[in-house]
Amino acid sequence: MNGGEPEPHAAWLPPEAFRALGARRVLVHGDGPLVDTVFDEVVWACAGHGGQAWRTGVGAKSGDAPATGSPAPPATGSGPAADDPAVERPAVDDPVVERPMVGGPVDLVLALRGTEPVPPVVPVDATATPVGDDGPLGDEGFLLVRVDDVTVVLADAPAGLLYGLFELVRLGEAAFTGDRPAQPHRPALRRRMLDHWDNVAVHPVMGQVERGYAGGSIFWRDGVPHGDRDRLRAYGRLLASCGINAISVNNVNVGAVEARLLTDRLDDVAEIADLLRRYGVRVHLSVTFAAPVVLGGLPTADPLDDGVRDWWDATTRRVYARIPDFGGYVVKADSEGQPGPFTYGRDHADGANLLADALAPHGGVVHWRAFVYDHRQDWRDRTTDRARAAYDHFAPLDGRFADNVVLQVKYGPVDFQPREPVSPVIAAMPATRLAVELQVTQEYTGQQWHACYLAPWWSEVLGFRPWGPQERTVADVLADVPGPGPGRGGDLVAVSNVGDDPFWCGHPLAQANLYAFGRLAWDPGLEPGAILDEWIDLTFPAPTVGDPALVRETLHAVLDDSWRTYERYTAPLGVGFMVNPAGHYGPGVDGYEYSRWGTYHFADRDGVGVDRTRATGTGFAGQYPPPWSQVYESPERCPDELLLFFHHVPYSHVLHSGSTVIQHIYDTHFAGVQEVVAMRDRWRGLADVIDRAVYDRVAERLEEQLRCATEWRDQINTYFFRKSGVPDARGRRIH
Ligand code: GCW
Repeated sequence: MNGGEPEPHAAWLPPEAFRALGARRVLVHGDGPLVDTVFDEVVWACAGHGGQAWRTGVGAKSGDAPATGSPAPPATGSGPAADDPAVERPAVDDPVVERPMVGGPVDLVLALRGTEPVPPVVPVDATATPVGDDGPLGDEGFLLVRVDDVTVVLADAPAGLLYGLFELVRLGEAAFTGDRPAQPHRPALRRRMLDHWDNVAVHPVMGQVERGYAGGSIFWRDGVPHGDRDRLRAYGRLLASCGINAISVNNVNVGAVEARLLTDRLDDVAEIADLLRRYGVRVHLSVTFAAPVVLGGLPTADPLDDGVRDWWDATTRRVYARIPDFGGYVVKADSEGQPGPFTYGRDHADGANLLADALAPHGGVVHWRAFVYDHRQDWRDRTTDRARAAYDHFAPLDGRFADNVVLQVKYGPVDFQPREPVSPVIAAMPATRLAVELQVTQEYTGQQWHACYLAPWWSEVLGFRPWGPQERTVADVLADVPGPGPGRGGDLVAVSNVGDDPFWCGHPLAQANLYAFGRLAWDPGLEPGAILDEWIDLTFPAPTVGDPALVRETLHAVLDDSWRTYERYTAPLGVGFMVNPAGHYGPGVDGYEYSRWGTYHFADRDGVGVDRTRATGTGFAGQYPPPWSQVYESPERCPDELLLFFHHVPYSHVLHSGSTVIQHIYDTHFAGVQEVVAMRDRWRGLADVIDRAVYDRVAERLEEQLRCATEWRDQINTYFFRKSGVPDARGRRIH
């Protein structure tokens, strides 16, 4: 039961998505808790769709009792619940199982390779290493093959079977037809992590979830654990199914109550870890750098103080005694008021290494955020540039970070804007392990009221080549693909968009962003459109909707270009930050212009944009290696979409597109609103075709998106018309 909460939407794992798998005769072979999870999933799927499940290879025993007619799905209707007393684990727990190994026909085998003997039903050909394969499957990889009418998933470690299972779910019937040559699957990135900015106690300004747009937190409510264990279990399952394997459970702005999760509230963290572990998700914690003072009663948190080191060592030992597979710490230090090593005259390598040393004996990592800048800037001061800050702080420290420090860098140099250049820090730290941080929560991209599919944007970021067209991409750097530049590998991290809203994300279509994040972290080369197809097939299985082709076309029409549509009706040409400062939703063209936050557009009667050149501006363009340092330096070569990020230009400046800056502003803002009208109209075509609750929620949000986009258009166009005095060449209405 789920404590009286409304049933959450099944997201991309409705029971129907398991039909192909659940209609088969399935053998699961291997031991260990994650294999139990796989088996529970199979049993549940078979119970729903008429298949049969067997289990072998458990400990010294081997059993083959079929598990047909197994129990109904658990209360959430969205997957098995192992510790739910209603779910028996058939046969595997029987003390003695005398029956022979499964020898009869099966359609699917999920087997751990090291567990002998391999069941005879696995075709011999299926165990051969594929030609041209380049190495072991690792902790999370799997081999998928189909020969002699048997589909086989082989893995060397239990997590591989879990990911293999969800690959089969994605494939549906296609997993059980024809032959399939052996294909290894491995995640490109070792850690695929979601950060929750969830507060334990409700923050007076930021609420239960900082920048959360999906109700409250699924972890915490008003100072205590939320208590909906079914919801957390279902969450773990959603995460695993798209490949996410790590999570942090509290905000990087760590308040007084949240700080105590590290010590006397550790049990609350352990409870989450216990639930997510069965889906291969490790729990991390955001900690305050001042913890030795605020929790330990020490007079200092100086990273070079012996007492401070001892405190972190002892505290971390206690964490691991309670949560043996604890992932590590996430730290926002010396940033936006959070404490850090600067207080003691130390630098960020000193600070990060202090925590890294405490975590190292236990195999943990510290994610140390590079989001460090002066948030008390004087707007009159044109020499300070917030975009420069992360590089200026961190590039000189390259080589000084311990092995288990992961420097977590926002994808852009400023702050999660819908358009920014890729952060130059990524190319500047060859001797440092990096994580690139994305924002799934739509703080600056419509707050889950606007449909804005972000995978195309993330794909651009991950595919960016910091050293030029022949060299490695950002994703290659994180995946540790050999080549010049950084060679340490890294993580992909994102700020979660999930809350206790029945649709998980407020906007049902925002679920696609969460799904796409996990998939891109697993394989950054996946096409955003193909990921969307996967998500559509799983979320709206053909037998459950009136007109599957129409559903697919409509979702593509609404989502494919939605990020660019959002860009068109908001801040132009990469200038960023024209959001309303009160909450970052809707337009506020000058909202940040005379503020302390370092985010200005400098529009005057002649032109707009920030001069970040070496020649005449802040010099930020020089933080890139060539060719980008030269491309960005030049207003002629700079890509249109970043022009105002790097240059202050007259309104009459002609873009590569052939349009002037001012006409581009007018045209894109009129076009953006037209596109939202089209999105809304397309959606209406699904009124009687999909689940009514989903339809209504999206329809309601598209109306709001249209209202808000119109406001953006009119404020931006009016603002620039009044500043420049240049009329719209097409004579449209500007106020
Ligand atoms: O974009 C800003 C947000 C802050 C956030 C900060 C950060 C958690 O407005 O709410 O604080 O980024 O990334 O630390």
